[in-house]
Amino acid sequence: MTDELFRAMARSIIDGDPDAAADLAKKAVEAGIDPLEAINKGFVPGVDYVGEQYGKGEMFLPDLVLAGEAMKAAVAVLEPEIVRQGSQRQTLGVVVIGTVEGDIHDIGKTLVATMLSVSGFRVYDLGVDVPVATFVEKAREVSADIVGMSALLTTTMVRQRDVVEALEDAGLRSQVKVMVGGAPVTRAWAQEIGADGYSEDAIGAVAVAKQLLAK
Ligand code: B1M
Repeated sequence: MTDELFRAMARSIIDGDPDAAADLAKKAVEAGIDPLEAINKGFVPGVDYVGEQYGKGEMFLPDLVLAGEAMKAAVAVLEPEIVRQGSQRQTLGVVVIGTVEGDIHDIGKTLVATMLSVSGFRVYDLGVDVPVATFVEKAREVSADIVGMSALLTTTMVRQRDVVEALEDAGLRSQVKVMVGGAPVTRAWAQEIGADGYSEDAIGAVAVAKQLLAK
């Protein structure tokens, strides 16, 4: 039954059908399925499939756009549920997060921001296409403990390095930890640019953020 639901979720993304995706997300909530599991086991396989087919030239930009819209419709239903289930209220630290300049992918970044927020971090989400200087200014303004950057394109992940350097130039680097993520980002890349932490998913991002502030 759950497997069937997960398969239908993936299909709704592949078909680019936001109404079906939202309905299936509601069904998952009603059935008491963990909303993150619904995202990771249901909807993400669909988005991965569309990404793969797009990469092979077998699906096209409109398919990518529709898949993104369907994914957002599902996350819009599941996110309040994630927030509702997170009851911790103590502040573990202050996080400034955004998707780097030139990059408008926001689904994964928003999930990471939500998970950090429900886990007890105070999160300032700067959105997408965030200029290097904006990360630095916001980090200074709110005395951030962590600056988190998401990048989904090989062409934009280099902006993560620019932010690390700009934090250094602004004299803030010793006060803030830097965490990076996004589909093309790897642990090796994080090390190469001098980031302090990397995670491949939203749950891992919470663990990494906690570890960074425990050090
Ligand atoms: Co685009 N896109 N896209 N896209 N898109 C990818 C990324 C791509 C891999 C598809 C492909 O070719 N196979 C490819 C990038 C290739 C590359 O650079 N190597 C690509 C491309 C080429 C493009 C365009 C250039 C297409 C074009 O216009 N010709 C264009 C770029 C626009 C721009 O940004 N300037 C583009 C546009 C779009 C849409 C707008 C249509 C749409 C985004 C909608 C939106 O976000 N509102 C879209 C989509 C949907 C995708 C795919 C299919 C799915 C992305 C997604 O939402 N994944 C994607 C293929 C793929 O990744 N499988 C693809 C689900 C999400 C939950 O995962 O974002 O990876 P993800 O986040 C994860 C982890 O990465 C991690 O945790 C998250 C949750 O588990 N994580 C972090 C993310 N950030 C983190 C930060 C952290 C820690 C962990 O710490 C701070």
